[in-house]
Amino acid sequence: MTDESATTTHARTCHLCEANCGVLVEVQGRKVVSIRGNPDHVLSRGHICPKATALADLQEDPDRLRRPVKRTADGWQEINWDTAFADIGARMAQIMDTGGQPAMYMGNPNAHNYATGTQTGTLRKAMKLRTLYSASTLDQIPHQLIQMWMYGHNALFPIPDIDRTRFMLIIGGNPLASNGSVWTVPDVKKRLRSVQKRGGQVVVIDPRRTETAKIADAHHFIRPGTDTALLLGLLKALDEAGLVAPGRLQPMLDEGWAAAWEAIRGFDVARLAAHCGIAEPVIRDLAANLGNGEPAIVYGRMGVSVTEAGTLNLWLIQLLNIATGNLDREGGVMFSSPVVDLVAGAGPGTYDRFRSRIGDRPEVISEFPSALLPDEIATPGEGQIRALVVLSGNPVLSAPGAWGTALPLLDLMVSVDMYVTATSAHAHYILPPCGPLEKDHYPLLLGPIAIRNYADYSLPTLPMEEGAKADWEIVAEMARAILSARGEAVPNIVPPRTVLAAMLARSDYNVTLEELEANNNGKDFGPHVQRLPERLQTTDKRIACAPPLCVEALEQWRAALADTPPDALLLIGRRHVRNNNSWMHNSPRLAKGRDRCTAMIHPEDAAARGIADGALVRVTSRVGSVELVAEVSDDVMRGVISIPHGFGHDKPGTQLSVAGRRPGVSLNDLTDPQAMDPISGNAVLNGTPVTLERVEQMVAAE
Ligand SMILES: Nc1nc2c(c(=O)[nH]1)N[C@H]1C(S)=C(S)[C@@H](COP(=O)(O)OP(=O)(O)OC[C@H]3O[C@@H](n4cnc5c(=O)[nH]c(N)nc54)[C@H](O)[C@@H]3O)O[C@H]1N2
Ligand SMILES: Nc1nc2c(c(=O)[nH]1)N[C@H]1C(S)=C(S)[C@@H](COP(=O)(O)OP(=O)(O)OC[C@H]3O[C@@H](n4cnc5c(=O)[nH]c(N)nc54)[C@H](O)[C@@H]3O)O[C@H]1N2
Ligand code: SF4
Ligand SMILES: [Mo]
Repeated sequence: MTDESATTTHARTCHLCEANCGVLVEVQGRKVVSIRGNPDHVLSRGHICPKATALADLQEDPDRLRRPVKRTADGWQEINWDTAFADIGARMAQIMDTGGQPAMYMGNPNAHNYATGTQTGTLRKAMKLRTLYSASTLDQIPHQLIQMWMYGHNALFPIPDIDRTRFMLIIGGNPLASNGSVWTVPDVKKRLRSVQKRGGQVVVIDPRRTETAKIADAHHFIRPGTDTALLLGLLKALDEAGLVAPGRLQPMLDEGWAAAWEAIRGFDVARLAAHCGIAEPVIRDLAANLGNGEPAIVYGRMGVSVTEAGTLNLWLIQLLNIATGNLDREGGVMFSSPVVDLVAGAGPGTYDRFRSRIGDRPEVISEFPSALLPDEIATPGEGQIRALVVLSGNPVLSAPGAWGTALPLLDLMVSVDMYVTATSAHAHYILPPCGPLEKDHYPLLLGPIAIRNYADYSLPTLPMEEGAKADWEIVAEMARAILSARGEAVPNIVPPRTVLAAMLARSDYNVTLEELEANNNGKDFGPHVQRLPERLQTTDKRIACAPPLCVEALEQWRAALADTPPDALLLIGRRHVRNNNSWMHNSPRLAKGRDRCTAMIHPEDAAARGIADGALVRVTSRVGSVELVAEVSDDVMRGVISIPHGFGHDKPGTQLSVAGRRPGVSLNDLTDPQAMDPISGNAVLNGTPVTLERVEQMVAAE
C-alpha cells in the first residue's frame, strides 16, 4: 500500500530559461509541496530565481487547458484528440490541395524542449515547408548568421568563459534579470562577483542603469541603436594604441582581416564617441583594458542584436575578441565541446537561397522574418498563407506587426499551447500539452552554449495526467494526420528518448542515457578547451574575417553617420526577473508586487512634458499608441523611455485570470514591423522613435 501523505523529492532541470538550473521538487501525490535549488547540481550549485517555484503554479494552474478545444459560434468546445487530429488533417489537406500556402511559427519554448525538436521535421515535411517563422528573428538570428559566415557553422557560438576572465564588457545584456542569454550561465550574479573578487572588472553599456549595471564596476549610458559607433571606436582605439594582437589566431585569419581593418581605419574615435554618447577617453580606456593581454570578453546581447545594425554589431564584436587574442582563449570567449554536437549533426546554415513574397527579404537559415508573417497572411495573391500552426508562441504580444487583423483571415489556425492567449484566441483549434512537470528534459540546444561542457537528463517528475499528451506527441500525431489525409506515406513515430539515446551513442563522450538518468546532479565534463583551428567549419579552416555584406553595411553606415543624432525620444524594452516574455504573468507567485508594466522615463524628460511619477501617459510611435503609468527615474538615460514587453493580457479573447487583473499594454503595439536588420531580417525591438505626452484624466464631478 502506498502512503498518500508521504512526500518524495525529485531532481530535475528548470527549463524555463536558458540557465537550466537544477531544482529539487518535493511532491505529495500530484501536489507540489516545495521547489528549491539543487545545491549539488554541477552547473547551478543551488542557484534558482523566483520563476523556479512558479513551475508549481504552471503545473496546477486552473486556467491551463487540459483537453483540445475547437472554436465554435458558442465559444470553445472540448473535443477528443482523435477528432482534433482528424479535423486538422482534413482541413490542412484541403487547403494544401487547393494551392493554399501553409506556414509554421515556432516560439521560444521550443528551444527548451528537446523532445518536440525530434518531431518538428516530420511536421515541416508534411506541410511542405521550405521556411519557418520563429522567435529567432525576434532574437538571436544575427548571431547565428555571423557565426555561419565567420566560423563556418551557425551553431558555433563563442561562449564567454566567465569563470576565468579578468575583464567582462557586457553590451546590451542584463543577465541579472534574464539569467543570461545565448549563454547558459546559472548563478550569473555570483560568477560576476567572482570576476571582481579575482581583481577583474565588469563593465556594462546600456541605456538603462540595469540590475547588472548596478553591481558592475562601471556603467556607461549609450544612445539606443548607436553601439556600432562604440564597437568601431574600440577597434580604432586598440589600433591606435598598438594593441591589436591576435597572437596564435593570426595564421587562422583569412585575407578579410586586412580588408576589415582598411574599413575600420577610416573612422575617427572622437566622432564615433559623439555619435554614441560615450566619451572618447572612456572608449580609449575600455580599449586599453580589453587589449592589455589579460583574458577579456566582449559580450553583446539583445541590446545589440535586435537593432537595425544587429548583424554588423555582431561582426564587430567578433573582430574585437579576435583583435585582443581573446577568441578561443581561457577567460575569453570559447567554443564548446558539446556532448551532443549539433555542429556535426546539422548543416552549417544557408542564406538567400530564395526571397520572401512580401518585402523581398532573403531566407536566413531556412527562416523568414516573423515580423513579415502578418502581411504574408493578409496580402492576397499566389503564395498567400492560408493555414498556420503556432507551436508554443505568442506573436500577437511578442512580435511587431498587425497580427490582430491578419490571424482572423486564416482558413485554418492551430495553436499548440496550454493557454488561451492573445494569439491562441484566434485559433480554430488549441492543442494543449501536459503540465511542465510531466515532461522529461535534456538541454539539447542550450547545453552546447553552457559555460562548461556538461550533460543532464531529467525524467518526468509527475506521471502524465489521464488523457494528456506531450508537445512531441501532438506534433508527431498532427504530422501523421496531415500526411494521411493527403494520401502520403505515414511514418512510424520514433520517441524522443530513442533519438536522444542514439545521439548520445554517437557522442565523443562515453556516456549513456541510463547513466544520465541515474545521475541527479548533471554530469560535468570540464571547462572549455582550445578548439581552433580544428573546430572551424570553413572550407579553408580559417576565420572569414570580412563577410561581404557586413563590409557593405559598414560603408552604408559610414555614409549615414550624422554629426548630430536626431533628437527623438527612443523606446527600449525591459526584462524583470519575475517575468518570462509574455507567458508567466498568470502565476500568482510571480504576479505579486507592484505594477511592472510602466513607462520608465528620465526626470528631465518628464518635467519637460509636465509628467509626474505615477501619471498616466500616452506613448505613440509610427504604428500605434498605448497608455500606461509613468515611472520617473534617473535609472534610464535622458531621451530614452523603457517599457517591458509581453504585457497586453486584455487583448480580445484572452483567458488568463491572474494576468488579466493587471493586463498592462503591449510594447509591440509600438514597435515597427518594417524596422528590420536588412541583413538578417531580425526585428528591431529597441530604439523605436516615439512621442510622449501626459493624458489629461477626467476628474469625476462632485
Ligand atoms: N518588444 C520586444 N518584443 C520581444 C522581445 C523584446 O525584448 N522586446 N523579446 C523577444 C524574444 S527574445 C523572444 S524569444 C520572443 C518570444 O516570443 P514567443 O515565443 O512568440 O512568445 P512567448 O511569450 O515566449 O510565448 C510562448 C507561448 O508558448 C506557450 N508555452 C509555454 N511553454 C509551453 C510548452 O511547453 N508547450 C507549449 N505548447 N506551449 C508553451 C505560452 O503559453 C505562450 O503562449 O519575444 C520577443 N519579443
Ligand atoms: N526574467 C526573464 N528572463 C528572461 C526572459 C524574460 O522575459 N524574463 N527572456 C529570455 C529570453 S527569450 C531572452 S532572448 C533573454 C534576453 O536576455 P538579455 O539580452 O540579457 O535581456 P534584456 O533584458 O533584453 O537585455 C537587453 C539590454 O539591452 C539594453 N538595450 C536596449 N537598447 C540598447 C541599445 O541600443 N544598446 C545597448 N547597448 N543596450 C541596449 C536594455 O536596456 C537591456 O538592459 O532573456 C531570457 N531570460
Ligand atoms: S534562472 Fe530561474 S527560470 Fe532560469 S532556469 Fe534557473 S530557476 Fe529556472
Ligand atoms: Mo529570446
